[in-house]
Amino acid sequence: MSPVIAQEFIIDVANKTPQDPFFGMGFQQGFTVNGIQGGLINVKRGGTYRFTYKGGNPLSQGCFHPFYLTRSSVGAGIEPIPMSSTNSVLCDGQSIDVTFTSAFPPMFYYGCQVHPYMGGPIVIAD
Ligand SMILES: [Cu+2]
Repeated sequence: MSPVIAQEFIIDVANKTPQDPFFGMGFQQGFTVNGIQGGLINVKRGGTYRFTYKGGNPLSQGCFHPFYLTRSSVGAGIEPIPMSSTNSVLCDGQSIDVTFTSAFPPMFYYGCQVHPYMGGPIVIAD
């Protein structure tokens, strides 16, 4: 899987295809990152990146698949990692700038707070 490298990550929801690393596991839909299903997000330690969450909802409202960061590949609310001092989840139409300080482990995941296996990995390069 080639990594997604960008300053802004647009997250949306789509029916999984075999491209998704969790195809056939958990919920039948998963997150896309800049159009890549379950994309591997690459960031640099200390860098600030914008996450914009569409939620698969054309009206950009609601929170059926709350987007969060987690130490668990499963997601589903397990082992959350705060995105900032004030925010730990994104609902449809929301954005946040996340700074990957030393508080973040070198590898973790993004996921849905409700459903299992909707997300993918994030790797921080030092
Ligand atoms: Cu969900």
